[in-house]
Formats: sequence, C-alpha cells, structure tokens
Amino acid sequence: MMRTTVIFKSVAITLALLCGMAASAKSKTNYDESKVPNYILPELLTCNDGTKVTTAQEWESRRRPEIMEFFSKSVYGQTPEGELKVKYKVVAKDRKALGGKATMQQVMFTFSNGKMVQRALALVYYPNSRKKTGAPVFIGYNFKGNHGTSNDTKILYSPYFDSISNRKSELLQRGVQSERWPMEQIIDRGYAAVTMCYHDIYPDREDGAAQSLIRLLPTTKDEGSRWQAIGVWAYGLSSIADWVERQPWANREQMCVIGHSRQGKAALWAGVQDERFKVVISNNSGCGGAALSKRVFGESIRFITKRFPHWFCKDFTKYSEREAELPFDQHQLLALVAPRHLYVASASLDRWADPKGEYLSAYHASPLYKLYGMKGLESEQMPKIGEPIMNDVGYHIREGKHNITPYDWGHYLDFCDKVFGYKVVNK
Ligand code: GTR
Repeated sequence: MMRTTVIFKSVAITLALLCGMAASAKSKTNYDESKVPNYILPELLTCNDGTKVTTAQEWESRRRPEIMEFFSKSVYGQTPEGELKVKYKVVAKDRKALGGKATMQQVMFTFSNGKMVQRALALVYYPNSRKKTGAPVFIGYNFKGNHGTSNDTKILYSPYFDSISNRKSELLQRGVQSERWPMEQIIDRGYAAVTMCYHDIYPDREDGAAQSLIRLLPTTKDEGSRWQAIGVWAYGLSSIADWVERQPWANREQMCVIGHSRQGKAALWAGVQDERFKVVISNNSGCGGAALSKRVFGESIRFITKRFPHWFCKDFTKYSEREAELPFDQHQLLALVAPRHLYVASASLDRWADPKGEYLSAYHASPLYKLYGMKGLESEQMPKIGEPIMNDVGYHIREGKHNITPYDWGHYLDFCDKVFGYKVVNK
C-alpha cells in the first residue's frame, strides 16, 4: 500500500514537474523573429459574411461596426451609455506661466451620479500667442500625478496622490517625469496641453475599481464584456475633451489624444470611440495597443491579462495563448481611427512592446486610408531610426528605451502642424 502511494506520489511529482516545465517553456517570452508563428491577419475590408467592402460608405455602415463590436465586447469592454454630471472648478491660474508665454490653469473635475462623486485634477497650459484664434490641444494622462510633470511648486498634487500621501511618499516626488510632458516645447510650438493623472480616473491596481469612476456608471449585464481600467481611462479622456471643447482658448476642431504605453492603449481606444479627436497618437503602446497580437513577440495576451487583470474585459483572456484564434487583430483597431489621423511610435530597445508589430499594424491599417483617398504607410519595411514617416499615418522609431521623450514630442508636433496646416514655428 505504502509502496503504491510512493510510486503514485513520484509519478505525480514527475508529471507536475513535466507540466510545469511545459508551462514555463510555453510562457517564455518570444524575442526571436524566426519563432514568430505563421499568422494570417484577419481581413480589414471583408465583412464577417464574406462581402467585400469597396467604398468608405460601406466601411462605415457595415464593416466598421463589426470591428467595433469585437473590440468593445471582447477586448476593452463596453462603454456604458449615459452621462455623468461634471462640475469644473478652476482652482489655480497663472496668466504668466513659462516666462509669460503661457497661461496655466488647474481645474478640478467633480464627476457625480447623484449618489457618489469622484474628483480628478486637470493641469492645463495654453499659449498666450494663440488666445484669439484658439490653439490645437494635446489631451493625455500622466503616470505620477500632475506634480510629477513639473518642478513648479504651484502645481498641486493630484487627488489620488493626496489620498495615499502617508503611505508612499516617494510617489509624491515633484517633477519625476517632467520630460514626458515638455510643456515649454509644446507651448513654443503654439500648442496647448491638458494632462491628468490616470489614477484619478481609475487607480491602476487590481482592486482599483472601488476608487474609480466605474462606481458612478451603470455596468453591462454580461460580465465577460464589462469594461475595466482601459475602458474607463478612455472615457476619462473624452471627459477632458468635453471640457476642452468649450474653452475659448482651444480650437475644438484640433484636439489630439496622446498616450504612452498603457496610456497609449487607452488613447487608442478613446480615439477610436470619440471622433472629436482629430489626431490619435500611440507612443510605445505595445500589446493590447498598437502591436499585432498574432505575432506573439514580446508581451503576450497571457502575460498582460495575468499581470494586469483589471485592464481589459474578462473575455479577452479567452485568447491567452490562443492568439491564432483571434478573429480580429490590432491593425483593425488602428483602422477605426480613419479618416482621422493616426501616429504610431516605437523605441528601438522596447522589445517588450514589439516595435515591428507596432509598425506592421499601422502598415496593415493603411488600406483603409487608401479607401478614403489618403496616404498611410506604404512599405512593409520599417523605416530606419531617425527617419520618421509623415503621411496621413505617421510613424517613427526612436533610438532607446521604453519612454516618451522630447524627441518623440518633436515628431508629434511636426505631424500635427502638417495635419492642421500650421507653418512650423519656433522649431
Ligand atoms: C508594462 C506592461 C505593458 C506597458 C507598460 C507601461 O509592465 O506590460 O503593457 O503598458 O507596462 O505601461 O509602461
């Protein structure tokens, strides 16, 4: 009896070890181009029933809704209908910011559904030079609080950081990510910028929902397609646009949404859903953002849904280690931006985000731009570092690590100047 147990146990241990080895081999991140599976990308211009799309009108009425449905039911989750009441309060203003070139404002957003409220603080800079004509505006989140974007002590702590200040004082560091929001560079080029800490909208933690805007909005019955953090962050970006478009200093026809990395994923999803964003910019957004999932290079669906279970809707996990079964891929998400302008950027050392997958995704979205008589990316070959492409779809790859830098911003500013027809100023 004992012997049998031992044999049984050792078989079980061997089996467990083998399974463990298989699982870890399976889950090993692929950084080898020769190991990219032979994937077939889902068709952009063929409807689910096989009908081919040949006109922009057919795309808008038939194919676009099919792709939209997939991303909202199986990737990011459904954005609920219904609007929240929002009160805006200017809590600080400096008409002579950045040496007099800009006006700085800090605006408290108080979202309410009549029962609960959520506060989020926007940091705004607009150029005094374009006060009369209205400036084009970048809208995007920051990671470390508004105070993390600048050394200026007039900039208040974002509400989320106020709430945790006793616990993690290192998060209260001022200016830690100032190079990610180079306000002076943006202002010198005649642009406005509005940023907010993404934790104010949905704290980026597994249990963040309880402190997020999600509490205030109705949820969909189907649990699998219920929205989570990326969906809510996207909603927050549109809420910022609701305020910006009413500001006299803003050109409401020139709102651009921008995001780095996880915020790039949210910026894409916001840009797809909200047509007021005329330029949509994804900086190093990687898996679940611009990069093609079917290449399974760098970060995978398995990793991202395990490590960040609060980002995508639950149904997205169905494709964990089953990328080949995805009926859609991220090039179709990018195509949903057309005919508005799209810019995708990568960094050479950012293999986790799969630069080639980000490029190819924008390339494979380009037939849609052609359908609209516009010019997307024309070559399957990635451009070299330092050779940005500025067609109706823009792309560049920067030397270096996962980040958003003044170099990246320089290209975004050039692209937007081209899209909006501005003469390049103060470059
Ligand atoms: C990583 C994550 C990526 C990306 C990145 C970031 O840990 O795996 O998908 O979003 O974080 O946001 O910097």
